[in-house]
Order: sequence, then C-alpha cells, then structure tokens
Amino acid sequence: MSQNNLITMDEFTIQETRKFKQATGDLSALLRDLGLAGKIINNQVRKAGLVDILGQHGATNVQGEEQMKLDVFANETLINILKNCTECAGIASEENDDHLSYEDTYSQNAKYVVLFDPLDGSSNIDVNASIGTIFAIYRRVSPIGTPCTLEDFLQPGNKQVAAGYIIYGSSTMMVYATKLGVNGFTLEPSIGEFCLSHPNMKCPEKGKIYSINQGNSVKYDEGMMSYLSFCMENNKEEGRPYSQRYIGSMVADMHRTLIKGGIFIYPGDKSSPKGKLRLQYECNPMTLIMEAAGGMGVSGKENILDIQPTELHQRTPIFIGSKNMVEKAMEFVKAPQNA
Ligand code: AHM
Ligand code: MG
Repeated sequence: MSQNNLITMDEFTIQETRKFKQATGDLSALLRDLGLAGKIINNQVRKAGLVDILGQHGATNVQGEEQMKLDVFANETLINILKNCTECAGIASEENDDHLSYEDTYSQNAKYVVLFDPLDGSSNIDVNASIGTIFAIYRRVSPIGTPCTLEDFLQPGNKQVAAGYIIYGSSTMMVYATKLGVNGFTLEPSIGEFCLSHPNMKCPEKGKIYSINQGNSVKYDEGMMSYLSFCMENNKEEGRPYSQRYIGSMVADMHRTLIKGGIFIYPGDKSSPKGKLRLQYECNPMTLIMEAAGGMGVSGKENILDIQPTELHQRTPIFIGSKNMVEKAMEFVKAPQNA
C-alpha cells in the first residue's frame, strides 16, 4: 500500500454513511469503536506467545467450555469500549450468560446494541493459527432513553444494520458489511489504522473447497453423508473432487471462503441436532456478510437470517458460502429421505 493513497476505515465509513441523508454518523462511530477494540485485542494476540497470558483461565463460559485468558481480555475490552462510547445501549457476548444494559445516560440514549463473539476459535491460540472477533449491530427495539432489554438481542439476523469480523491472521483485517456491500481493511501497523485493502468484496459464485469437521461424520444423517460423498467424487465441472480445508476457527475458514469461494458447514448431527455454532454471535453476522457479498447461508431448513431467536445462546446448523455450492448441498440435505 502506498502511504499516499491510503483510505482509512474511518474516512471510508464516513463517506459511505453520507450517502444516506438521514445518517447521524453514529454507525460510523460505532464501527470505529469496534475497530479500536480490535486493535487493542490484536496487540495482546500478537504477544500471546511472549507473555504469560497463554493457558486456561480456569473459568468456564455459559457453554461449559474453558475460557482462555485472551478470551476474557477480549470480552472485557469490547464491553468497556462499547460502554464508554455513546452509540451503544448494551451488549450480549458469547462469553456472558445475560445481556448487559449500560446504565449511563449516554448509553441509554443510544440507538444500537451489539452482539459479539470476542475471540472466536480460541482453541487455536496456542498453535498460532488465526482467530477473530465477530460482531453484529442491531437497532434497538426498546424505547431510546430507557435501558435496553432482552428483546433487543432476540431480533432475527435480517434486522442487522451491519456485521463484521476482525481476523488476527498473518495480517490483521477488519471486514464489515452493511446493505451497501462488504469491504475489508488491513491494519497498517506503522500508523495503527485499518486501511481499505479489499473494496467491494464478492464471494465467487462457485468454489472448489468444502470446509467441515469431517471427524464428526459418524454422527451425520444420510443426506449429509451423501453430500460428503459428492464432495469427494470427481465432479463434472472440475473433473476432480473438491479440496477439503478446515482450520477450526470460523473466522479464518469464513475469510478464506469469502475470498476464494467454497462452502463452510457445521451441520447438526445425531448428538447435537442444532450443531455447535451460535446463531446470534457467529451465524447471523457471517450470513449477513456472505449475503452482502453475493453468497448465502442457510440452516438446512431456512435462511439463517430468518430464524427468530428465542434465547441468547441459541445454536443452529449452518451451510454458508458460494451460492451454487450451498444450493447444491441443499439438494442432498433436503432430499425427501431427510424430510
Ligand atoms: P469458540 O467460539 O468456542 O471458539 O467455538 C467456535 C469454533 C469455531 O470457530 C469453529 O468453526 C468451530 O468452533 C470448530 O469446532 P470443532 O472443533 O467442533 O470443529
Ligand atoms: Mg465462537
């Protein structure tokens, strides 16, 4: 990147929101604050191998999983930054049992709430693989000027105003989607700014990669098994099977899928019919991004974004990525024997 040509994320977001006459600038400010949290988390992630921050924290989260120290740090960073900003009325985090309604007057007068997975793929920290932060922004439905309520956090994904992720990979990137499209910004470490590097991202309609934890296949139903066989056969178009790639860090697997095309799947199975991934913190934001980039995300029964959440930590199966590949997978998964 030539430093003369840099467009920072702030500059870009402000330009974009000016396209809407009624825009107040609150969304740009909120995205800037999320970027700031990302930079602070990035700073710690980059030091993970150096300082005594690795290892289990001891506590378990609401899903019954052990938290790593960095999970706690990322969670607290986001909670504090969003508390101190004036655009966010409250948050729900994958790491907290309940939503948090900020008590100060500025926050109660804010129109947005944010749901996030502070550090997704955290089991990858100790092997130095990519991890990320995922966020979803909604306009609150409770009255402005009052504390936000649970129903603000139980809106279907199609109500998201914006969603994004920050990937702590070989470089650090923030990618976010609004209804105007998807744009990616790479952190320029020398100036500490996210700079536009991937304008108007589009997920290729077709891909050559399927991404799934195939080790779970003993628990899959017939439809999933026949789709896996299809992926492993010589398919007509390619003349070879699809390649299989699975990092085990959704942000990293999705980032590849967004750029190169492909399908990412975390299905339900016999022991976990709803799969593993969380609707509000992982699946909704990733589906908003994917749809804005021309791809799609479904549960196997319906569009992910149409699912009405009934609780904060809901899970859903997900098939997400290149439109043609997701549609093809549905031919197997929705076959009559699986109805
Ligand atoms: P986490 O939020 O506790 O990190 O778990 C979510 C992660 C995703 O990033 C990833 O896609 C998935 O869990 C991997 O699960 P599995 O190890 O079952 O394949
Ligand atoms: Mg997660």
